[in-house]
Amino acid sequence: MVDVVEIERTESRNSAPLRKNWERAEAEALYNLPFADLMFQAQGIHRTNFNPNHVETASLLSIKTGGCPEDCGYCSQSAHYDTGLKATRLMPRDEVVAIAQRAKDAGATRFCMAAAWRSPKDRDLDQVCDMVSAVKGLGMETCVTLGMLTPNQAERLSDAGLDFYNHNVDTSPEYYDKIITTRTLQDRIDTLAHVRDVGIKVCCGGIIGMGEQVEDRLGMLMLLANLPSHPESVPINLWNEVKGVPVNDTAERPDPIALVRLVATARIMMPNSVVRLSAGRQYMTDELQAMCFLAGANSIFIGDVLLTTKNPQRDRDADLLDRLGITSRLA
Ligand code: SAM
Ligand code: DTB
Ligand code: SF4
Repeated sequence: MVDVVEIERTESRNSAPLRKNWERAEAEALYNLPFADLMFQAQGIHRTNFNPNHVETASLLSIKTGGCPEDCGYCSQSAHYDTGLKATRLMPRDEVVAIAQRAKDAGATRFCMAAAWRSPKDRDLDQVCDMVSAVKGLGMETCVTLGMLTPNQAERLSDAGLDFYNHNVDTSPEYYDKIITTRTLQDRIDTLAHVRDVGIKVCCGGIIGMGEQVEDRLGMLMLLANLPSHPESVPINLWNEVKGVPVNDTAERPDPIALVRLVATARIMMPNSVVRLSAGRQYMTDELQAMCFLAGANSIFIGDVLLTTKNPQRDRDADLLDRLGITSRLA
């Protein structure tokens, strides 16, 4: 009784080969087009590849919170900073499955389980594999994000039936060292390759609003669009404020129009990828979210909390999608 709804793609899905050789000048030229021209191009590509009136609804759960040995400068869960967050142990499987069922009842089609690890221990991975199989049994798409993986760990997750692995590049290659020092961008790219090699779909994106420049945001899109295969899902997170982390010293909320331009550019550069308007929707007006959907965003996280920070209430999301005539499982 699997009733997973894959995001609606159009019949006329463009079968042109996907470009993986984007040059900086091309990305900049797209991003800087007159707004109407950029939106027209992004919307055309969106319509060719997807039902423009549908968004995917995913739900997140932190199955192991806090105490993380990594030093990601934006994150509430890093043990390097005093963020006031209480660390927890790995949640029992049955509790996870009960929460997944509630998320499904509330309209989520994908369930993403996140753990604050540098990389999973083999014993922990056994338990996560068990959770993946059980959540899949509810008829939901599954996603996990557990940090770095070895090829063997990726294989085990694949055997458990995992659909997606989330592992973000987070920012541009140039800005990366200002945000994270405990693992390299190459470490992340290696994990993405292990995931890809065993046939798990890739969810990979990053964060804006950490003090990076527009060039860094475009550098991040180029990094994603020039991977050996485009990620099937591209989450674009707006930094959700967290007290006590270094990013507070540089953070700047992006101009809303700059966010829309970035979403449109992502849509054009990765035409077949689902672009998720991820963290930071709590700061966005309805109008801004509507513009992002027009620009090609076609996935959101639903539920009042993401992992440790806030997300819009389900009723607000349902009302917004309804007013826009956008279909989803929230209706
Ligand atoms: N520990 C795992 C890892 O980093 O691979 C998985 C969990 S981690 C929370 C997943 C992603 O969430 C990060 O890579 C980052 O892009 C995003 N993220 C974390 N904290 C955030 C925040 N405060 N605002 C926006 N995005 C955030
Ligand atoms: C992603 O790119 N965004 C999600 C998911 N992948 C795991 C996480 C957002 C976390 C926001 C900060 C928090 O709630 O702690
Ligand atoms: Fe740990 Fe992931 Fe947070 Fe980095 S983003 S500190 S790896 S939980």
